[in-house]
Amino acid sequence: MATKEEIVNGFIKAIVDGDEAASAKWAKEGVAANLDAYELVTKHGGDAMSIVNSKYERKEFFVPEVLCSANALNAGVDVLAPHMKSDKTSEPATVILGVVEGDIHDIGKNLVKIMLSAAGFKVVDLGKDVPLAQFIEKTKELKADVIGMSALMSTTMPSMKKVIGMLQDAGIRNKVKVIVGGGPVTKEWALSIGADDRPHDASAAVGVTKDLVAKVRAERGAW
Ligand code: B12
Repeated sequence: MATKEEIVNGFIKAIVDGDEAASAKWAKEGVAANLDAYELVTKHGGDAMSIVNSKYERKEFFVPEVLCSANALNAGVDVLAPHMKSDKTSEPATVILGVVEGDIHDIGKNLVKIMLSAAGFKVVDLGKDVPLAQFIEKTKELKADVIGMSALMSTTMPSMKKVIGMLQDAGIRNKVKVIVGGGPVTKEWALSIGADDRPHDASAAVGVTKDLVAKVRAERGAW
């Protein structure tokens, strides 16, 4: 059987090479060797995407290569997702997730979905490039407890602030908690736009969401 080092290096190389089959193969090896599935995706998959990003910045890679790498990471995520452990919540609650309008980077959002679903939350995934009004419509329709928004670009981050403003205008800001995330989103910025929190990664989103659900239910009562 391959060593942990071989598996991690093989997984990283497969992603950088944009090789979906190899990524899935190393992910399976990781499962067989009992490696932590979440760590393999977020830490080592994240390392691989940092290498891809450096190559993109040095103009060794262009968008098609980056896309192949993203697809290779996703092929590994498909294998590893069922093995990611998440603390179960006793409180079934509805979380709406989406990548804001203009932004199609959805790998991080998909990881958040995997972790929250594994924890027992009902996750309604609006997908990527989500028109802002949809966050408000779905929140009302589903009487959601938490909205999670993702943005990976400085140009799309301001949409998160707009959604929070739209919740205020609709008179429902106090009925739902808002978490935000994505590479450029800092905690300071999140709090400055009126979001409730910015969990630093998909795993941290579980505990934060649990706490916010308890809080919003105590403050708001029934919808
Ligand atoms: C992969 C990638 C792509 C892929 C996306 C494929 C896909 N299905 O997602 C493709 C090729 C499509 C792409 C396109 C573009 N990209 Co791009 N891309 C990347 C890259 C290399 C990796 C992103 C990634 O997946 N990271 C891995 C995941 C796991 O990390 P993550 O998303 O940050 O998520 C973690 C946390 O942030 C958090 N999280 C994320 N969302 C949420 C949400 C909530 C609620 C919570 C709690 C937590 C949370 O949890 C996750 C797990 O821990 C980044 C560089 C980088 N280092 O980020 C550039 C990057 C984001 N892209 C960039 C750019 C400029 C573009 C393009 C404009 C390029 C072009 N010229 O066309 C287009 C834009 C397309 C669009 N309209 O959105 C820039 C953005 C610059 C900026 N700051 O504004 C970056 C930073 C590259 C760069 N250095 O210039 N890209």
